[in-house]
Amino acid sequence: MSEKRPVVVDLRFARESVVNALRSAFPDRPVIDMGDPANADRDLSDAEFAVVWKPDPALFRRATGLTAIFSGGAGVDHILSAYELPDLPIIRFVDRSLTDRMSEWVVWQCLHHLRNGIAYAGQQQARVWHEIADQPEAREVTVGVMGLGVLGADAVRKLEIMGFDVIGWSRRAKAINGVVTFDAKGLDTFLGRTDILVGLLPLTDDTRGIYDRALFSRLRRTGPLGGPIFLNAGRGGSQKEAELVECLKDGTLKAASVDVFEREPLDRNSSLWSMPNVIVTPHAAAASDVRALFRHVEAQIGRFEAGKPLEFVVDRTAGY
Ligand code: NDP
Ligand code: OXD
Repeated sequence: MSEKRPVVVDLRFARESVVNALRSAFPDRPVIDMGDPANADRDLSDAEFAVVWKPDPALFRRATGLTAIFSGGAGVDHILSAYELPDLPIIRFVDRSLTDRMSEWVVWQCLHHLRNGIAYAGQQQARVWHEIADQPEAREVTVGVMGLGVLGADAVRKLEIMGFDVIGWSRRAKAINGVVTFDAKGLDTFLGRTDILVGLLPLTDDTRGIYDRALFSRLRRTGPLGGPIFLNAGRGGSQKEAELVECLKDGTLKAASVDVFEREPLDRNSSLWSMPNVIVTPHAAAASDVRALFRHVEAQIGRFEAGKPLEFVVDRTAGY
């Protein structure tokens, strides 16, 4: 019998992936898998750590002996905004594969808009052979990344490799080699230089609804793409969706790629599905790999037990 106290796992991920990943995770520690109906009424008071993604709200009332809470994703708004939480460290998921996936999505979408992907897809449907004239180069296009954390910083680097002119904005000043960055006070200047705006912000009280008509109207209108383009892969709660739709209709925005929505799944009646200048992906920019998640949790528990500080701990005051 292990002397270690259990990890309780409550992840609303694909069931099979959790079950498979749990087979090899936490070899020296009991696991309580809340997806297993046999654990529905189990006493959770002995659990020491929780790994959660949108967990059952009762979990934190039942698991009264927790030492730390691990988020199943990089974002923590799913926990912070939805539950009365015990005063414990909350640890974000930070992982190379998740970061790579997000940068792939950002670079993919920026290239798609740069290279007239929407127009060419339409032409292919109509069997039209027509080369669109005046193809700008990446270096002529300024991509402005909002949020220069783990994901934003990696995306900036990879966009630069593709040749884009990249600038960034974050709450506090940042120094990133070769990239012009702006802090909270520099928002106006940042927006006025941006042709493609990339949203990689966490959802907090300060960022809720930040992407609205007023913000879109401040983007550069004279750039080589013929109008500003908006990408959001942070959180849908940061965009005012009705205003986004209106701005896409009246030309304030030329186009958008949206991975996250105010309500998910996106309502079948949302105009975003069928707008010709919009690309929708279903919160799929950077899925958490559950095996990598458990490796990260195991590593952090190891640090904790060795008396080392936990990494990637959420600042509960800032909300991310
Ligand atoms: P980090 O915490 O590492 O970075 C957050 C960045 O946002 C920081 O640069 C921070 O500024 C900045 N920021 C926060 N609040 C503000 C504000 N009010 N004004 C200006 N800048 C602000 O997060 P990650 O990069 O790891 O992840 C970002 C978000 O991406 C997650 O919170 C999650 O919501 C989303 N996400 C989406 C996924 C998807 O599949 N669509 C997958 C994974 C994550 P500072 O540097 O000054 O602290
Ligand atoms: C995350 C996400 O926060 O997938 O990791 O949205």
